[in-house]
Amino acid sequence: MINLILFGPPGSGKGTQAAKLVDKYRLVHISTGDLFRYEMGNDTPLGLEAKGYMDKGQLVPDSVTIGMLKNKVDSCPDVEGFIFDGFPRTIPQAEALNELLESMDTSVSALISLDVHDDEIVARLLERGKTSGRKDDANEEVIRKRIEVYESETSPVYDYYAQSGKSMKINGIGSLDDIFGRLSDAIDNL
Ligand code: B4P
Repeated sequence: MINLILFGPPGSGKGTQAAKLVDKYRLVHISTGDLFRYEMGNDTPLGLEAKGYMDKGQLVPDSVTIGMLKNKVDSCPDVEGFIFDGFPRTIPQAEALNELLESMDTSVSALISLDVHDDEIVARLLERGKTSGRKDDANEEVIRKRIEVYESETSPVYDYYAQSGKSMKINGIGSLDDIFGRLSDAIDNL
């Protein structure tokens, strides 16, 4: 199995590139952000809980996120691998993912981080906010909060996987095809 973690700050293009990568590598794409938005759209108890955090640019608690991720992975038997997009975002999430994959006799193949500077992130998300209806894209203060949360809670996950030589950085600035080419080269070299 190939199990990739697509990593990077909010708006770095994880979701955009994951959609292209699943076609090429036939992996199952799991986006915790999309799963939460689906639950929110259906007004489920999980969605209502997540909404309170997401709208403010905060992370949804690990206890909720890890359970949801496990359920999703369990619902996909006999696959060639996964692209985890937006998960793990904390060290406890990374530890839970390792345990889960170990129980399936597999492991994380690589963490690939899309490197994008803050001003570009803010510009991209404000642009998306004009049409997405996402409250977390609607104002700069919330976007800056998301970047701050990324720096403090999520970026240590890069170092966590770097300890076993699995983390790598890709330039996330450029055309969608250029970035896709860089990602494909990195995956083909694994
Ligand atoms: P996510 O849904 O994961 O989304 P994201 O970080 O906003 O975006 P992504 O990097 O996927 O960017 P995209 O491709 O869409 O998270 C949202 C929230 O959910 C979090 O803040 C948190 O509250 C919660 N959550 C999710 N997972 C969690 C977890 N594990 N634990 C706790 N909480 C969790 O690209 C963004 C925009 O840029 C798009 O408009 C795109 O068109 C544009 N773009 C992409 N590539 C571009 C390029 N090369 N040039 C120009 N524009 C580009």
